[in-house]
Amino acid sequence: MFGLILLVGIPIVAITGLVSYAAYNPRLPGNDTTPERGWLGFYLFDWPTNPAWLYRVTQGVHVILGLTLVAVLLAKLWSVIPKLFAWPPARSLAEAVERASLLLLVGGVVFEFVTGILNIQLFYVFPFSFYPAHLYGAWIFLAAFAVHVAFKLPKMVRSLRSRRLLDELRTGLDGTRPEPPDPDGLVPPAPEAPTMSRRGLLAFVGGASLITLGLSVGQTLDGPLRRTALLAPHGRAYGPDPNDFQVNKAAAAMSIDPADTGPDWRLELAGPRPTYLSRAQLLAMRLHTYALPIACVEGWSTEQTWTGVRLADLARLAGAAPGTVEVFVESLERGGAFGQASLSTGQVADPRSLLALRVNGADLSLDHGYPARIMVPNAPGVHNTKWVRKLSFHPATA
Ligand SMILES: Nc1nc2c(c(=O)[nH]1)N[C@H]1C(S)=C(S)[C@@H](COP(=O)(O)O)O[C@H]1N2
Ligand SMILES: [Mo]
Repeated sequence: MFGLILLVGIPIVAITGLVSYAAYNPRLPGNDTTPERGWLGFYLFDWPTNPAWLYRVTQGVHVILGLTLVAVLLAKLWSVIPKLFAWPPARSLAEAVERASLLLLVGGVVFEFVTGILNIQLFYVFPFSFYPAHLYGAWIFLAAFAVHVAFKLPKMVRSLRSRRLLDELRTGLDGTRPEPPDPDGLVPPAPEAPTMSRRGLLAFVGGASLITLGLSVGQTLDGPLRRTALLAPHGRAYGPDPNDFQVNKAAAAMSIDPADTGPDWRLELAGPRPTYLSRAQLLAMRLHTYALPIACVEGWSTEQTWTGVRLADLARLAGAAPGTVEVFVESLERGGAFGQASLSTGQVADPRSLLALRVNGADLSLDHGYPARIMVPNAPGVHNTKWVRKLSFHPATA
């Protein structure tokens, strides 16, 4: 049962994870700096701006489903723990291959879950960069997963056929009997009397999964349900102020010097016609308002109403034709991985893509990116750069 649940759930987590990689537009300059990624940098398509909520859904599923599967994964590993101590480790070549793949399978899945959970808890204790490690780890794990499924699928089907779920759900502790001896040696030769029924185990693990789901999903659904997200690391309720919604990295945490965001701040537009604009000049341009979500790679998301200047209008002002140019965005942060991102031609050209100046009718707060921030429909949150300093429009990179 646990294998079956993981067989359905893990591919969904894996696919939404690889979709998230594509959503970063890894082809564009600076977006994926993983060294020598070669064919591991594989992805299928350029990330669209429509529908605006798509990344919210795919990344919400990736994180929340991953968390929900933790209990199932632990139970599955527990159920095969005698295998860890099997001696000799392999009796045939086929078994040696299978067991080597298990090392990558179990090591891979533990690595992916541990790094993923540490990341969404903002607990960067590992001595490597999350993004390439989680991606490389995923490919190693997926290869081992494919081998494991090929070896074990027939056995899973046989095991599921050997019992009727309804009968098991009717059987309490009194009627619970040990498994018959199996060729894999997972069943103890002289089992103790059972202390838990099979339905009890299913209820225990299923209950743990549902509790994790229930205490996490509110951070993705947002609105009043955010209050239920007890496991979310970012706090659950924000006040009535227009700027009171989740902040990922506060200005102080990113060493933004408030002096840099004051009246002397200028937006630099690089392109065929370099231009500098003050915030007052930007506010005097044609402003547009759209409800757009911030959907963080960490799984939380929130929709707010943003007002600002179209990126397409800024491109034209810099002498570039929207539809033919990408933009490289730089923030007041110096160095670091967060303060910059490349946006694709489609993202620049979408009329809802804004350099936002206001949110929910108020000026942006410093923590939400004052004086100006990027808001692009369906982009991963990390590409909605705050405290923008410079936009460089350049012809599309092939
Ligand atoms: N310059 C800069 N922009 C940034 C970040 C950052 O650390 N520095 N964090 C990004 C991430 S990861 C997310 S999810 C969003 C969050 O926006 P918010 O803090 O306004 O909610 O901002 C993005 N923009
Ligand atoms: Mo994020």
